[in-house]
Amino acid sequence: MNPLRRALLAAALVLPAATAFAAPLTMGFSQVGAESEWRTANTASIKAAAKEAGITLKFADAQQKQENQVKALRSFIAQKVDVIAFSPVVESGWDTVLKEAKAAGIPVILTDRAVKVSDPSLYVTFIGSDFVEEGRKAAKWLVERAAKTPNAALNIVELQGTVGSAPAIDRKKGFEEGIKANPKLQIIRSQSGEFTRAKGKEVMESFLKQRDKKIDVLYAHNDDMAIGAIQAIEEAGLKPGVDILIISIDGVRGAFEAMKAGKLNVTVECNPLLGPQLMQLAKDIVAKKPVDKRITVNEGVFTADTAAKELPNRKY
Ligand code: GYE
Repeated sequence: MNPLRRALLAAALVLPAATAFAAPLTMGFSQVGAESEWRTANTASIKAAAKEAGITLKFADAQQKQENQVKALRSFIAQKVDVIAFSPVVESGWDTVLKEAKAAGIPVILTDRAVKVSDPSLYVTFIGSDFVEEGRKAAKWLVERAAKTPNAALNIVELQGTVGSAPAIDRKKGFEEGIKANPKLQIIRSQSGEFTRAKGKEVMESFLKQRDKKIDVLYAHNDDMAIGAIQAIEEAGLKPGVDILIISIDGVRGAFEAMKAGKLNVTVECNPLLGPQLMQLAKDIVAKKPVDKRITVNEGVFTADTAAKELPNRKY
């Protein structure tokens, strides 16, 4: 065998073995909690994608508490993970811990929710939905619907997400911006239902008890709160989706079932299946490849009249 051929053969034998034995990349991931169907699907996507990508995942559930997330991030830093990813429960208060990660040379990826920091170099990239746009889409549906009864004033109640969280702040902002087009659309009450079914139901019950004004529309920042509120509306002897129009966000299976039953009018899609993109990003960042600072997700709007047809295609 000529020397060149021998050298090539040797390289072919050695190279794959060297790659196979390279230490797997380790990611520390701090999740918000398990507050909604969206979140459960998001966690499942991240865990499955890490396995698929051969990434060792250290997963911590913060139970909707920022202090738990800060603790988890500090423990990932102490363990010297290759990359940290997290979905910040609220927007503010991250500067100190993110500076610690930066000082340790560990890149940080924000997933799903954004942060407000003094220095944008404290994270490498943010992958997630455009929540303001989701709020605008929700408003657009209502403005179009209201145009069918031009002179009727519609009283809206709003169930906000977790106080101080990016989706609660932005979905409120986008919706308010969108309904300005029609002065007959007024938000008469607005309170947090913490993104959960139980709290959504409880707050809706209290809205319904205040009998000073008729409620025509419910805008819920996620499907779970809308589903909780649907129960409250039924228990109050009213027909959800008919007596009170209901708009929500996420597009989870439960929302499609509610739409199929005629109890929810519309859901704006927010895709939780971020796992595969997140793992690819982690690999690129560790390999020092350039990545975009902001990565958005493409999403649609689904109404009750197409729910039955769409339900079998839903992946979460
Ligand atoms: O809409 C809600 C969840 O941050 C986009 O958090 C996420 C939101 C989602 O609890 O259901």
